[in-house]
Amino acid sequence: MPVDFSGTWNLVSSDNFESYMLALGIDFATRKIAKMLKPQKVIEQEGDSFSIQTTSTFRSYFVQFKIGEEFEEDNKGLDHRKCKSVVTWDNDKLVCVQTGDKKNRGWTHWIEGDQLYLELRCEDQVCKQVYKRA
Ligand code: ECB
Repeated sequence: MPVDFSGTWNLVSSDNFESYMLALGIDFATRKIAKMLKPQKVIEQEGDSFSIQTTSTFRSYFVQFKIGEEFEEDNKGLDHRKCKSVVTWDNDKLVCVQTGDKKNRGWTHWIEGDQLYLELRCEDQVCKQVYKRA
């Protein structure tokens, strides 16, 4: 059985998020609020089609994509920088490359046990988050 990311996931830990936000140029006041949040992700996966809704009490963000198909991302409510994104499989990991003004931008998702992992990358910073099934 291939991996299925579908479900509702709650943040349990976030490492280096502040430095990741700094690399994205997020202002001080926004960073102070954002680092207190406990976002929830709702992922829908049907074959190679995905939607990922990340919600919090402050901002929310929605993205949908098909594996291997480049799409334009607006990062609305985040850093607002447009980028060209593409998500591919690396074995059972979902790897997104976000090409734009920021070097080395992207993320990787994978599942281990009942936990969802997310690595967010921007320039020389890596934020590691862990989510548990709701
Ligand atoms: C949307 C909840 C977090 C809101 C944080 C608010 C302000 C901070 C502004 C910018 C920081 C950059 C990113 C925020 C971190 C997470 C949002 C979505 C990260 C992401 O790209 O998730 C992917 C993979 O699950 C799908 O969009």
